[in-house]
Amino acid sequence: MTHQQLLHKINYPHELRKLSRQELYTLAQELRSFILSNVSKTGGHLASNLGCVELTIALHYVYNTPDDALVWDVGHQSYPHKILTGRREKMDSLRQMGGLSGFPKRGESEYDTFDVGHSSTSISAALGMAVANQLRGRDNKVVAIIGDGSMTAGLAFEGLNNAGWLESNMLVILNDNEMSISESVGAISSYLSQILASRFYNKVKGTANKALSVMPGMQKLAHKVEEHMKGMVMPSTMFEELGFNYIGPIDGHDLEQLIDTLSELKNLSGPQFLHVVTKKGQGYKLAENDPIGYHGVNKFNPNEGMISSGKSSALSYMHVFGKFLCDIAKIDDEFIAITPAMREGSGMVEFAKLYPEKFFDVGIAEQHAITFAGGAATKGIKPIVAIYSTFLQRGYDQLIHDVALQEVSVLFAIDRAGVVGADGPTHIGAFDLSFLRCIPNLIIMTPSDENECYQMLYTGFRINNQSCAVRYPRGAGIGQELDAEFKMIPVGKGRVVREGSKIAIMAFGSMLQAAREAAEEIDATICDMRFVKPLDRDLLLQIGKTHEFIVTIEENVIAGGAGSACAEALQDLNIQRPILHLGIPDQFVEHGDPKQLLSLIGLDKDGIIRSIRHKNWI
Ligand SMILES: Cc1ncc(C[n+]2csc(CCOP(=O)(O)OP(=O)(O)O)c2C)c(N)n1
Repeated sequence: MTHQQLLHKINYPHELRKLSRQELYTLAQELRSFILSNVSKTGGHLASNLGCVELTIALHYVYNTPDDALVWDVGHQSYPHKILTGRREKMDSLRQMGGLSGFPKRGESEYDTFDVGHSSTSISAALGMAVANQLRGRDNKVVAIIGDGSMTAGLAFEGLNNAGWLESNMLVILNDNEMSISESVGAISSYLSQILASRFYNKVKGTANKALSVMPGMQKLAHKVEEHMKGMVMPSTMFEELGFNYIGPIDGHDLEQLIDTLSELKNLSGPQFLHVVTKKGQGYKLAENDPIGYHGVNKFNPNEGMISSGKSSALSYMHVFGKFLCDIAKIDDEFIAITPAMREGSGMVEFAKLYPEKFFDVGIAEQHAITFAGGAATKGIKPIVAIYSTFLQRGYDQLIHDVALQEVSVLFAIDRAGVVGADGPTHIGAFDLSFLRCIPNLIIMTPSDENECYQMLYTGFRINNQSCAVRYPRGAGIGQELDAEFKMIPVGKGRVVREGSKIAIMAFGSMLQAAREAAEEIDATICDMRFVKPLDRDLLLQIGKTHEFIVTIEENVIAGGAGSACAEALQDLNIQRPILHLGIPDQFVEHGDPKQLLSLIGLDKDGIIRSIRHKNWI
């Protein structure tokens, strides 16, 4: 058969269901090579998608999608699903502006049952669907597919707890590849490995069943013996104790076994749990051998693999954070650094290697990460929590209740603040300034370049009577070199960067550069505000008295953000000036190139000037 000939005939699952089992194997091969070739051109998640090709085919083969619902956890492994559900020809637009999302999206396809991007939501969402189906008298099936990494989150267990109790008809598939982005961590992960270690039993069982099926009458007896043996040989799994019928582990690349098992499970009532073992990167040796490197990729040549460009471009903010950690470890011993499963993305690989006793990957467990930090802080250790803005949303109550209210000192290094690009609305760090600035006992800093970030992290580290948040954007900075030495930044003080005439722009963090370019063109004063809290009221007073118009700009939603803080302060200071707030508008920002997205929402030089002109101030 020529190149992907079969795949090109399958546009929807009902066509897939007509294939013979032999053809399904060919389809799996073609699908895998299509994914590799496509992702090498668009960039995106690779290893997880290669790992669930057979599982996706089997699910669409056995279940009557879209009437039956597949609920993907995180959704970074949904490319095979997208390709088989009417979107193959659009895959070249993946993660690009106006193109397909990198995650399931209900607005994109009726086969996408739940918008996703954050992990560990699938069991709860699927249970909600199962209960709704039941209430409406529908017999449609619901399947949640969750990875072992995502299984480390509390939310997943909240879902299991409720599902086992409600006894609703649903299937949870644990897609176990023993990896999160980095290695899966924690006791649950070791527990799953223990289950895998007893696979011998199941292999024997599979072979025995096949043999017995040709001898009528023997199967029932064998089943009884098997049940007895199971009780003797294997203790029941935690999932059984929680009320699920546990099946597995089975080989997630064995299409035959997957289809047979799913076909049986489909007709069982009550909560079912299928443990499937897969390999991240399956079928592409380079990804199999380096699943961490191939978790998410930029464009590359699949024949050569990923090659580091070797270009020494500007240091990215995550690397500034990584360097800060290693540098602080040389002079201070009384701290720990915590990540909820984002060692690579947070720039902590080197630190973790050099200081393993200080490094804590707590799994995909943002809530726990923050409360854990709060606890450590009560005993005089300084916790540094590295967390993406979007994932900090998960730990909001913990931040208020377990850190701020305790009056302890934790440093939050908040990465990916602002527009993030290809990952889209599930990952945008648009809200942190708004939801942080209303919390007492918290200092909030917004660095405008790499060195400011480095020194603010140091400043936050040294402050001992309060918690501090330093929020910085994704990607490279402006190329500002780091000072050789740490220096404290005066808390609550901004700085005037340029003196202009009647308009003053109060810029926060990453927006300083664009604001600066605009200011040059319209002769505006520009201030690097540095702190959202405490706000530099003296500077605001001085600017308010000497300028006619005030503009605030931030890479955060306008609603309740740093600009609102300025307006509140000016009001309080009895300064009445027209104010223009620039920031992220009251809508979710779609996926695409970050520069283009910023331009689309008016957060570049031209956009700033356009907005000011619109006010008739120039
Ligand atoms: C709440 C949340 N925290 C962190 C992430 C970042 N993240 C994306 S995929 C992933 C690993 C998921 O591991 P697993 O579920 O085992 O899937 P695999 O990548 O191994 O296929 C992580 C940590 C996320 N999407 N959501």
